[in-house]
Amino acid sequence: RQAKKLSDYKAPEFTITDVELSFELNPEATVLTAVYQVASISDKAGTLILDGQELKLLAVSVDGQLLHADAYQVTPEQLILPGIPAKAQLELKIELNPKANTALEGLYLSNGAYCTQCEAEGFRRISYYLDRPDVLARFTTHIIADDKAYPALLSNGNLVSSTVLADGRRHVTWVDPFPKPSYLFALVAGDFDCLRGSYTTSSGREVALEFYVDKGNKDRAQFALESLKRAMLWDEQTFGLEYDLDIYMVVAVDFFNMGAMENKGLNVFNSKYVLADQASATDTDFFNIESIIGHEYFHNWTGNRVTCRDWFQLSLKEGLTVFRDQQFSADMGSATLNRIDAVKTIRTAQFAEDAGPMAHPIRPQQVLEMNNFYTVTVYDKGAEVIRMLHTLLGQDGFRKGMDLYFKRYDGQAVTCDDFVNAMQDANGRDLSLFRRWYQQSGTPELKIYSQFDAKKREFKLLMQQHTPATADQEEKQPLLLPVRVELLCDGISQSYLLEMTEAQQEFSFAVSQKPVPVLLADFSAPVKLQYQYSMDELLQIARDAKDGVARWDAIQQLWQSQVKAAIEAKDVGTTYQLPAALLEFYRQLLIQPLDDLAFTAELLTVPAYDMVAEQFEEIPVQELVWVLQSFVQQLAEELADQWHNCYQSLRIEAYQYQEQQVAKRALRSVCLHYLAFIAGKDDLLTQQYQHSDNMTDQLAVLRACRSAAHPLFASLMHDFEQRWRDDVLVLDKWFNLSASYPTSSVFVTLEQLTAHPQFSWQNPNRVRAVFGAFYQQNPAMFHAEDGRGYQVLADVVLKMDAINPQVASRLVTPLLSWKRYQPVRQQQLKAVLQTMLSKELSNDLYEKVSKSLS
Ligand code: DPP
Ligand code: ZN
Repeated sequence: RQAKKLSDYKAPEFTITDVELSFELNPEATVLTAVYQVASISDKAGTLILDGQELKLLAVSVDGQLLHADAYQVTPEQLILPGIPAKAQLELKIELNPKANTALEGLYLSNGAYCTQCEAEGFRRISYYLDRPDVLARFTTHIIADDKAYPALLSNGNLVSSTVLADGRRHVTWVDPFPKPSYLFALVAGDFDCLRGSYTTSSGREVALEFYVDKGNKDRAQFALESLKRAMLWDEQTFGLEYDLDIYMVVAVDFFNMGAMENKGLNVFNSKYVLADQASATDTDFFNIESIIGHEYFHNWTGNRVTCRDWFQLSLKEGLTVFRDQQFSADMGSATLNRIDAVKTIRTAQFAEDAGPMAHPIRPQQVLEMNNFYTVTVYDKGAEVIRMLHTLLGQDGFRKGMDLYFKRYDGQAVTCDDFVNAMQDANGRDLSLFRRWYQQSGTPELKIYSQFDAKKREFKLLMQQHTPATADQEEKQPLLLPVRVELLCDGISQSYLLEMTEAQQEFSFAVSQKPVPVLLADFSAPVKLQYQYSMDELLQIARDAKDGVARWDAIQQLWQSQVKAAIEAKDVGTTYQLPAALLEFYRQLLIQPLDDLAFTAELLTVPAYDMVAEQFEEIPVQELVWVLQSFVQQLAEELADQWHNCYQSLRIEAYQYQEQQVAKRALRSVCLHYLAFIAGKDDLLTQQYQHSDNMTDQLAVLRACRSAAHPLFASLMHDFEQRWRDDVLVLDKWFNLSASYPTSSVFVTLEQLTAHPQFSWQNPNRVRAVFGAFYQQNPAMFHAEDGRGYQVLADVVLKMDAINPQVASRLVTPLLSWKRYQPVRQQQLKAVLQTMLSKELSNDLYEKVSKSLS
């Protein structure tokens, strides 16, 4: 199998300027007629090589002449056409079988509706094409289908005609005036309810907004519609970017590999990120909907108007668009909490990816299967890199860079270097050192030492950076690190932005007395920080730092050190006591919560398993699970009255998704979580489950009971299943909780879940709800001593590879990092991976499994 390399990039020899597609829809035999205007870049005749996979080619014509089968060559991946004139019209007739398409790439059926997914290389499963993002064409799409069964026939751009044919079928025509790469093509046909709205842009143009959802779900799309309007306004106000078509459509489908897709004018969404109301969705669901609606909308400029030259540049659009959606969410709610969430993602999944066999820079250098590179590195570390530019250039400087980027590159397919050039030129600043972030993988370790000279009244920070080798790259160079620092002195905080450019550097500050340094405030660079803090210093930072992220981080560091101490203590057979100062800090926080209740809730939460695990080179799984559980138990018991009183003090109001209410519910949920670990709280738990008017509070009960392995869990879960069994989106929460129950009974449960009438191996949401939850939220059982958890997941991965390789390839991730565990687990993991590699695998799975074993 042949990997592609960034260094082999060549501009295409031919391009396609205009595309006219006519689909006659049929579940098992859709006929597509595709007409392309082809042009040679060098104005010379030559061989045209088109990409295509699993296509049934019925006919080929060039300039109106039907070709004989011996005039071209078809391979499993290509259509090769020799002797194509410098300018030509190519016509293809192709038959497709959407019903058989379980990979959910190309044209497929979701609950009887037709839909498409083309990013990254799915268009080649619809037609032979120059399926690469640097070929931009104007698309016209005709859809012909039965009018009764498929009243909604949608594609990109504007609807220009719609007529009923003599045979009762409807023929619609859509024209997209903006040239686009094939990955942004979309088609949808189905019978939906449509929620309509409109938005008037800053220059006064009216845009029709249309949300297509399953029948009966219109009310549940209201929040998504409002979110879209907020996103449209925000992008005008923040970046001066206006929407450019007369219509913006969103379709919610149940069968979808990703979260959502930014097709021009016609977003296709996983229904989980569109549909919500207070009875069925949690505060987190509402939050995610707003952020993903925003993300896909923001792609219209960062992704669609300016797109990627090649797929190695994916972070050009994804890192930037994640950064934009993060800023949007921060402006819609709490900047600190949003930042904390982003930091968690980096410190768990991204650091783990950098430490594992799939390590890659945010601009990968080599790819076998592009779908494998829609990663936390490209997306979230990519967003951190953009954020560092924002930090270094300041808000205005960043905006100047964005303006120049659009001025230069609108309508083009460009590179990450082009983006940095725009930032550099707009600000008159040399960013050559900064560019290393694009080519270097791995997590830099930043060691800091301090010195205080009382006589000279000088405080010094000695900083060293070092990036350990990664699986893909031995040699590492120093990076440009923006390091935000606060010096705390007598309750006064002074802020600095240091720019570290070398492996080792020293910074001095004039001070009156010895300060406590708050380092890497706002997590100003995606690095691992090491500094020897005392517990008192950390508690002082948690109380007094200006930056909320640093305050939260101080508590995180405190817990990390407690976990390490407890694991060592357990070796000598003692029961570990949490320090009195930490308990006292928590007691005070509960007696008098901060004004920001959501932030209080964050501080009161013991870090999750994956946060702590990432700090260990060799992860002591069972010890960690045990220690974290015992910490929660100890906090619950020591502060039992305070949890109870705090819980009771938070008055309940009729549900609204609104910041203060969300915060209050978050703090109540944290209290409830601890209370579930104490005997005698059954009434309180049952009460909240039965009487709350919203899913957030109900689910909080189930989660608390799950984590505490509470006797109430079984009966409440039974009730939940009865209530929601006909609503799969909600039932996914039940699947998720069932699969994350932390005792060995879960292995029988997993078998029962896959036999549930609502479970389907064809639906990625179901498979992820069960098995994603199992490995992400049930570390004790996934890493069960006898290796059963690994075997279960490996079997699922192999089964899924035949159905949907993208889903299989995501699920295999936790098995790949076998080097991070103790020898017995290493053997168990290696054994399942080796068995896997001995089978016939998709490219997706092969790339990951083979890398992990090499
Ligand atoms: N739809 C995915 C995203 O928006 C891929 N572009 O990130
Ligand atoms: Zn995106």
